Amino acid sequence: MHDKALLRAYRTMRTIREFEERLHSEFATGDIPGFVHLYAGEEASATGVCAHLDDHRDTIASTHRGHGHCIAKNVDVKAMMAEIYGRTTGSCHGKGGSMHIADLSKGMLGANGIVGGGPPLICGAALAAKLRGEGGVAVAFFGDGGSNQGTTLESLNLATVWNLPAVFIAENNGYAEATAATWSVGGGSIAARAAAFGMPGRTVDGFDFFAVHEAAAEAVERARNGGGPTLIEVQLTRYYGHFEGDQQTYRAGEVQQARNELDCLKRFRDRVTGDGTLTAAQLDQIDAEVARLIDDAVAEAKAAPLPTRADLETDVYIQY
Ligand SMILES: Cc1ncc(C[n+]2csc(CCOP(=O)(O)OP(=O)(O)O)c2C)c(N)n1
Ligand SMILES: [Mg+2]
Repeated sequence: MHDKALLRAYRTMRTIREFEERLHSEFATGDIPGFVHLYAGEEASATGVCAHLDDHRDTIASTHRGHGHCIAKNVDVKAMMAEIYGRTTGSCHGKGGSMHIADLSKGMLGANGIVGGGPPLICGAALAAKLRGEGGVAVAFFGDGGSNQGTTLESLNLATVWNLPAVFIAENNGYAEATAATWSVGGGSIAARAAAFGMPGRTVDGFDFFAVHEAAAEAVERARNGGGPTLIEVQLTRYYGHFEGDQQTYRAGEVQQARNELDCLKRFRDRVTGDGTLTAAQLDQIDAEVARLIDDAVAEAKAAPLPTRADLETDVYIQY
């Protein structure tokens, strides 16, 4: 990868981390309405996949844990923060909140409160891309819990039957709420299910940006060139609870171990500074710029107006 692409990837991962760490502390103040599910720890997945996508041709569908996917697909960070605070300056004018951030201008079809809601959307988006004939690709992110939904399994089948330019990214963080994936995923491997639907499937280390980037490159290229869908199982850990407020009585110790030994940002930094590709100073500068951006995003969100009663009647019906 070129230095520019590496710096961009690091900035994206750092932005997601800072966004989520900051939301963790802000949520505790009680100023944020609704539910928030944090993506911290999983940054290499969204970043490694979306690095291959462009804004106009390519689309993604996300989950309830969607902030990282949105940031990696270039949705404006300040508009996202304002949306989470429920302000009119938000990406959906404050009407969606964390679980419904969408920006069609960036090919981000939406976070989604419905587990398994993304894969069917992606079949539609991939079919549209195929008919347009411009090489567009559609990517569905879903969790280990989402991988057991009928909607996901039907989508995997349809994607093969229609030979769609689709990529399915199963983010296996080990739990669906408090239910362990080792218990709930029949057969034990999400990636192995690909064979049943006649598509390539593989498992990658989700703490390793480069591993995700490489696996996604192959899948996206296959989709762009008419080779059909791929299923990739990305194995990772979420650093916070299922939602903010989760007491996490179902696990102990593993998060600290992941943070200390596996963290994707640390691993990225060690690798690119260790082989002399980038300097620590270049990365430190990005850290400082991102910290300022998130400070500004929070301050601007808090200062922005809330929707009024009159806003209740806008954005209800689409204008053709
Ligand atoms: C159709 C549906 N069923 C149940 C829920 C409640 N729910 C919200 S998140 C979640 C767990 C999802 O786990 P997973 O897909 O592994 O994603 P993760 O939270 O680990 O990112 C459940 C059961 C829901 N939102 N939608
Ligand atoms: Mg999960």
